[in-house]
Amino acid sequence: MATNRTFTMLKPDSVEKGFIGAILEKITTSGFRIVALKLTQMTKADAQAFYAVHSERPFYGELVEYMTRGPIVAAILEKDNAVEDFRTLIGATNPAEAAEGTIRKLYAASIGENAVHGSDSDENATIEGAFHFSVREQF
Ligand code: IDP
Ligand code: MG
Repeated sequence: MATNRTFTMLKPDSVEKGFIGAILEKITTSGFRIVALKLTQMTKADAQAFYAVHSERPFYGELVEYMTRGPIVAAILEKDNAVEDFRTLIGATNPAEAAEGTIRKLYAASIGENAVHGSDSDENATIEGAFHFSVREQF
């Protein structure tokens, strides 16, 4: 069943560089409503589980180190066609290939440290949102 929600994280590099406000502004002015929001830090076990699909990839260890090195901003966002529209807004995984004006083009440093996460399907948006937020934290 299609949903109108997606899940995002402003990754540790975005928080370290002071980009929280600018990225949230970009998200909300692009038509997404924030329905859950928190500053939090993932444990190693959290990041390993969240990115389990990538466990066989050569960058998995590096990805887990990066995603756990400092706080992130986790959020659930609502908009018609949320998953697809948010992937368009963030741009390609590699910021060098991201379209002009996308969040990764504006704020990401590299394919590894690429500023933001966006769910890739409605099913994963639900799983990932529930990973970070209780029902009481979703509005
Ligand atoms: P996505 O975030 O655009 O969906 P995925 O392929 O799902 O991209 O990869 C998850 C995350 O793993 C990326 O956002 C990035 O942080 C990291 N990553 C992906 N490919 C590479 C790579 O080739 N080298 C280092 N890190 C990578
Ligand atoms: Mg992905």
